[in-house]
Amino acid sequence: MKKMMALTLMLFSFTSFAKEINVKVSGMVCSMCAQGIQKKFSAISEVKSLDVNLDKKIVNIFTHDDKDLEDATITKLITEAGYNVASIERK
Ligand SMILES: [Cu+2]
Repeated sequence: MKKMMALTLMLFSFTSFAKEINVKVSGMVCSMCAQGIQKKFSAISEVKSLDVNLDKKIVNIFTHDDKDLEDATITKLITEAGYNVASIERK
């Protein structure tokens, strides 16, 4: 019962957040880097689309309307792709 409650609260908090997440990533230098990150995030069902700005070193993640990605998930995916997260911002 307690577990159920925690899950409900978690789902509820996911729905109340924005749909655009701006992630500052260090270590990205070329379009291959961008592609690697694209590939990682395209496998995630919550992700609708992704923009990588190499000049600004920013990855813009757009999620499906009522979805959100946890910071921990984003950090994990970026790290797995071989880069580092400098900051995560939501709009
Ligand atoms: Cu590269």
